[in-house]
Amino acid sequence: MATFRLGIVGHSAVRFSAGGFRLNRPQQSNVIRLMTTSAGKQTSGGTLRLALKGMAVGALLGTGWSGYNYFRGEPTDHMLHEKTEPTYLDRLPDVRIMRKVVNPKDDSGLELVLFQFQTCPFCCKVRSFLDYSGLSYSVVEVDAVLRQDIKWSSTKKVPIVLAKTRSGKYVQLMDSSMIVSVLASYLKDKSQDIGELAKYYPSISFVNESGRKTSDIMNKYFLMLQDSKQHKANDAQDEERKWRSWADDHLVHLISPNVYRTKDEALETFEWFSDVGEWDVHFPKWERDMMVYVGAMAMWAISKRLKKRHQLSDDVRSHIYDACDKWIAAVEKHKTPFLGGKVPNLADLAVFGVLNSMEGCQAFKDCLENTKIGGWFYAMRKEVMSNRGHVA
Ligand SMILES: N[C@@H](CCC(=O)N[C@@H](CS)C(=O)NCC(=O)O)C(=O)O
Repeated sequence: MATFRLGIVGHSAVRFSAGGFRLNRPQQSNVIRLMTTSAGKQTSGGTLRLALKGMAVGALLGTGWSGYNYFRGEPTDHMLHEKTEPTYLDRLPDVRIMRKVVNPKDDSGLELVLFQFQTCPFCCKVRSFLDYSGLSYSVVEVDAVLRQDIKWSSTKKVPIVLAKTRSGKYVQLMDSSMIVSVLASYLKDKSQDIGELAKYYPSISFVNESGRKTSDIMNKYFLMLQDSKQHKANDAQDEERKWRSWADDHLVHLISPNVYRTKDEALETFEWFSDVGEWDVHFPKWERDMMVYVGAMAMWAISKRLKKRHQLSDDVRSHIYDACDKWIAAVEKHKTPFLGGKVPNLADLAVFGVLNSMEGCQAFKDCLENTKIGGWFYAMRKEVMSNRGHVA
């Protein structure tokens, strides 16, 4: 039986089959929480290799311990943690590069290809980071239905970044927060090989509370820094991690129920996706129309289930307004334009990226009218866009 997976905006994928559609469970927020609180707080010292190994081992031990506590009382044979290191490709897969963002000032030495859906919040998060960091990169817009351009990959999710390593191979970076942490670590010390850095972010499998085997990257909110001078003060680091994780575990789950709240809003949202993703340029008309109409109706239906899963009331707007208020209150506490101070940090970029994914939707317009998010959001947009290269 043919099964098509329609991955649209992050929080879920829709699977069409003769039996109807069903949701892929998103990552389990509990588990993410235990990971982010457990990963090591080691600082650097000694050689790079030793420092990085120390951090990775610390993160694994910390996570193992938290995992033990988390699963205590559950059958212990479910606690097996399998570690998967990143995949390396000898050459770039044969894919259609749809555009390049070229920044002549980029002296990072990086060669990056981003596989994405234009309006997926996780992809928007990665792009915000790449653009703010002034990096050049190529973009492959993945067909959300057939996903031919990521057939070469073991993951069916985007974003994926392929980064050229010193050996000439390409390392596959998966998971938006891991991608940001690997690249941010590299940018702080460009003497490191991106291929080696990626090894410190292995994916660990575990069985979640529903008994389903899943995996996650333990230390994805941690930067691997050799020089202890590069570490921010502990409080600032903790706060940055806390809000990065909040963007992934909480904020992102508010997007679908809001942007697909009614059939009309769902359709309007998908028309906007089509415009910004240039679906009419990249895909045949039948495929674009299918993505818009089928996608909108499916996501409208699914968003109701997501609302239940994330225990949101029918007044879904109130939840996103609360989230915007909470974020702005955290920023305002600093009495600076951004959570990071005068310049954005990775949490600013993460929250901006997630909100940016719904910029063309009624839900975002309502947030602008009913919360104070606008001032910060447009200041962020200016920062990101002014560092961004040009589209070639
Ligand atoms: N934790 C991942 C989540 C990525 C994710 O869920 N991506 C969505 C698109 S926005 C996807 O590809 N879904 C398809 C699927 O789950 O099959 C990340 O941060 O990158």
